[in-house]
Amino acid sequence: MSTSVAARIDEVETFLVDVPTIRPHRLSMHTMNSQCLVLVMIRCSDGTIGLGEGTTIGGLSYGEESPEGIKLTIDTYIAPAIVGMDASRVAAVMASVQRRVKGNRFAKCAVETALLDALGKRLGQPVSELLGGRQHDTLPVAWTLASGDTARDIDEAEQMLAKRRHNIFKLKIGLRAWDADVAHVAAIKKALGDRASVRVDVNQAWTEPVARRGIAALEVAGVDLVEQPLPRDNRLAQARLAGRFTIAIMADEALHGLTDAFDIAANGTADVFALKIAQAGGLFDAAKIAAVAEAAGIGLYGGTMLEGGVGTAASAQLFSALPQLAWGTELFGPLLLTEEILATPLRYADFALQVPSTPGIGVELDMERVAFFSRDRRAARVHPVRTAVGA
Ligand code: MUC
Ligand code: MG
Repeated sequence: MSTSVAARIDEVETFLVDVPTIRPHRLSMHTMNSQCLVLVMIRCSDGTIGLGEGTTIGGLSYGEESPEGIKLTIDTYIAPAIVGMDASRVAAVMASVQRRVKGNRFAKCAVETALLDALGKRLGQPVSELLGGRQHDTLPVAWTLASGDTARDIDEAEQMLAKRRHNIFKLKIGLRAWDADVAHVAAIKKALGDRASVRVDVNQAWTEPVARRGIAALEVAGVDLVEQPLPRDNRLAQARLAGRFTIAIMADEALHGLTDAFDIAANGTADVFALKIAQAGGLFDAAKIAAVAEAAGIGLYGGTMLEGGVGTAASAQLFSALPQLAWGTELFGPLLLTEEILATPLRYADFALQVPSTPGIGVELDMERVAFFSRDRRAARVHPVRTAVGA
């Protein structure tokens, strides 16, 4: 076997980038006022630079990996192990990471994405072409209404419909009593009628008895989909709900990887998968989860961890290569942020995202803006002031 390598991994750099949200985004476990993007940049010996992202929601309140932990895992355990390896052998590099690092799916997703981006740039191909070939140039995109205020949510939805930006709305519930939540959802569905699909995400907040009452009422209100009504470990209870109601039940937090996908499919825990590249541990495993869904007759929804432009573009590359996404996608993450960090923003029009078609994941960072919002730089800017005041 030849030992000459066309492109080696030279350097792996990570950034925590804090960007405000356009309004408070209320989930059952956390209210977001800003998002911390975890970005990875991999420099290769042939001059290619790959970008990746492994962003989560609400520190440690949503999942077991925090932004700081994701950065630390990459800096301390993954980067030293992969520097010097053949950058084009993405699957082999990731298999070696898998042997050294257990769990930490978000960190692995960020690194795998950056390697795929660099490989695509090296070959002059979009990542979708490395994943079997693009089947869709645009992807339908849902918007999440999560201000917590019914009138404000209706107004927001009307604006989105008027702009032809979104006609699928996901409502975050689970923070209030179930009947108050159902009244909120029913009012929004009544206002929007057949002009929009309305879905809810409970983010694990209900118990089975509450879910029985809540879902029955949501069915009457005309809601199309209920996402993760029960805690992720209550699999049998959620299977009972999926069997009881005609409304579709979607697995999100319950779907952490390929083994979960197999288990959910085997036990009838959900009718739909929220497919997320970070929750899956990367694009390769997300594609395998999509195959499990196809084999089991489970519908797919292209999910998000509210990533910025890099993770959103990477997700779009994979989703565009899948045969079918029966429930569309929710790749709106960059639109929830006040600041753009891409050199050229992603394009949303006619209720859809246009999948980037330039090599790699198809986006570049505006490094001045990344530097401006990066946590290290901000700390460096604040520090001298503190010293001066203390002096
Ligand atoms: C989730 O649980 O689905 C995705 C969209 C959104 O508003 O929140 C996320 C997380
Ligand atoms: Mg969800």
